[in-house]
Amino acid sequence: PTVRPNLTGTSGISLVSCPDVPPNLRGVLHVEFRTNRTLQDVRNHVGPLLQQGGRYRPTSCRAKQKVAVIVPFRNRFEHLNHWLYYLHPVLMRQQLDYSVYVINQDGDGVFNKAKLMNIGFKEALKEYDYDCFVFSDVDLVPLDDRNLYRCSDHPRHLSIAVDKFDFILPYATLFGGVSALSKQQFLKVNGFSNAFWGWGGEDDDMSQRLSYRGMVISRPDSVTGRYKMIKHRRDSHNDPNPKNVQKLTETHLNMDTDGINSLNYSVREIRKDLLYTFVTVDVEAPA
Ligand code: UD2
Ligand code: MN
Repeated sequence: PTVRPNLTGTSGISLVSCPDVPPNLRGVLHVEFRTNRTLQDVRNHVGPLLQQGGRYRPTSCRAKQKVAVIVPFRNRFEHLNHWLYYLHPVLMRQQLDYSVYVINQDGDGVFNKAKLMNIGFKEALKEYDYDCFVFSDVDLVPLDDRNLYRCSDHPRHLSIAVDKFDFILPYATLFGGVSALSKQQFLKVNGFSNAFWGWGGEDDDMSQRLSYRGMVISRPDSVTGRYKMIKHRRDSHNDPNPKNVQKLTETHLNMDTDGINSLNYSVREIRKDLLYTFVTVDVEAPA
């Protein structure tokens, strides 16, 4: 049986814990981005098992972790459709208790990916008692569902082998792409810096924060950790920012005062789609 009567909890029934290794994983996945997928196509494909807000939890066992999947976003709807199409079935097979939060930067000011991720952390916790936060680029799809979107004893970098980098980790401290931090790990480093405007550096700053707090990065092996990135050009209002390079020399000076404890923003709208929670925010971009 999968349901045990009346052990703990208030509902009268309590589920047994899901197994350590999810039983229905497929391993290597076939992923391709050539077709046009509308949001409605994706809803038809993965919607039936979801609740509003891109929410799911296994019904036959109790998920090991409560995971908020956070996607920093602006104007990449085509990518988002592919991402949702591939990720939802994977996350379901991984037996996670999860929701997807798309954190959408309002307006056309300079993009700030790290700030959007901090906002995702904060907004998600207003809804549910998540214990794990997975941060993902909207253009990265895993090529193997054994790459679990869960947290572990160490901060985890999931996208070790991306096709764009010929499936090789470009440098050992890389933490960009897809990463997973427990609530405790995230708070221990005061979250991400809010000060990285434009492209580049925010992931390296997080990597340094982790190291300054004595944490090491864990990764899947380079076969399990393969990813495909949707091809794209650099977005407008997200140019590489030379100041971000300078900022990386100051991580240790700023990390206690610049982060989740100094985060300012306003929520413009929270919209629940079947496939995701879409949070539009003003990040107070410099004029
Ligand atoms: C790399 C990193 C990425 C990030 C970035 C530097 C990997 C695999 N990826 O990606 O994590 O650290 O360098 O900042 O190492 N976005 C929008 N709209 C925009 C701009 C960005 O939605 O107008 C979001 C989207 O989720 C995107 C992510 O920000 O995937 C990163 O931006 P990118 O894809 O332009 O950066 P890229 O591919 O160089
Ligand atoms: Mn990209």
